[in-house]
Amino acid sequence: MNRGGGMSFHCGMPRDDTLPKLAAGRFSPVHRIVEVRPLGNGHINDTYLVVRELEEEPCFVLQRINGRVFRDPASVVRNMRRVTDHGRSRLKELTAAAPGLRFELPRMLTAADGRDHWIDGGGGTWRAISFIENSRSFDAVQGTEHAREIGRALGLFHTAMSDLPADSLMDTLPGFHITPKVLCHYDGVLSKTSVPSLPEAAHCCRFLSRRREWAGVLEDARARGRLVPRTIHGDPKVSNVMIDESTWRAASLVDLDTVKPGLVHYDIGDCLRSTCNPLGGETREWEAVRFDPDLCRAALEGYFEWAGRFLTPDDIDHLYDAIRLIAFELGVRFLTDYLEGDVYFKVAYPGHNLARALVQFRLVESIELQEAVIRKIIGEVTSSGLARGRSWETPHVRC
Ligand code: GN1
Ligand code: MG
Repeated sequence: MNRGGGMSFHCGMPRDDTLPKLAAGRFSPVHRIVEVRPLGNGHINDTYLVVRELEEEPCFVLQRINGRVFRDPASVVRNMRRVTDHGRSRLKELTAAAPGLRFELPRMLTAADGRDHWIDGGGGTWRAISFIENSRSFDAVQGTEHAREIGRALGLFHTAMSDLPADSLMDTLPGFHITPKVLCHYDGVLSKTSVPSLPEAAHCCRFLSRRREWAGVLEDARARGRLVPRTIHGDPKVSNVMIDESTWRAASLVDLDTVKPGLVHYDIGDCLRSTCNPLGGETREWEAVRFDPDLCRAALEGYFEWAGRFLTPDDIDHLYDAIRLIAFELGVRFLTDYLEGDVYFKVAYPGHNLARALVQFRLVESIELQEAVIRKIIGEVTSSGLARGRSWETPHVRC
């Protein structure tokens, strides 16, 4: 995976907001910009909400792509254009068949010169997308109906992408979610660094070592042809699902900078490691972290309302491993970044990446302890006919 060298990224907006304002103006040259403010808690890119003096669609989302992580930002933008154009039209067809369902992908905004991105004087790449009106997101799951909506959002996204060939997208992050490569990077870092003498750091390194033989499980299945790459989201965590503020149903899946060819298992594992952890990935109470099977059932039920239409029995056979693996992999990524000196993920305090690794590894432990229960849930959800779609008149999220 591409990593930056030596420099740390930190939370929050640059003190000087001149550049974001300038960039906002490139995507909205006519209407007066009232405000540009930081949006969300992304670990990689800088994201802003732009408010304009305009009756309709006053807000849009502006983002500077982190060029140390995404080495070819123009390809990121091209992928986003492909996915949003294809997804928006497919979702119109899919939602037309489900009365009352609102689910859309954001629309890309073009810059004043007609291009999908703008490059600032320092070489930073900016892009803008529409804001999903009357919706909000949450940093952590709020309950089972919220979990169901998150699963449904991913199921709808995968279904909409199921006829967009994976090779029509660029691989903008080579090695992303290829766990054996993530481990290689960890080994490289470890060979140049000594592990700080903290019991938590030693615990994480031991935890990792005991599971490394199994870490090729998805890539091995891909090499044997049992799993095939498709178009994936790359980061379908809780906070990337926008919830409609009046119906409390999923209205969109945002944060499309990681869309790329990959296994849907990465997405399903990523979605569940985030959705089934009620304390959220940023908690400092890592010892209290637990994978909640009821949330898992609800999220999978939501997912399979749609996604059952294209998944194969081989895909289903690898779901448990995916759930366990992506939490493990994210733990390895955080641990590596901690050892490397916080060069990849933004951090708010010293040891932040170690705290994040502890959370993910705790989640892995909880998943392992509940393996039989989780496999049973997967079996029940995938064989219960939910795959054929349910009524849209079910009660919904209490957020
Ligand atoms: C990063 O930037 P953000 O927060 O949307 C990361 C994801 C992780 C996530 C953990 C490109 O996403 O893979 O799951 O942090 N994105 C990249 O919260 O590495
Ligand atoms: Mg992301």
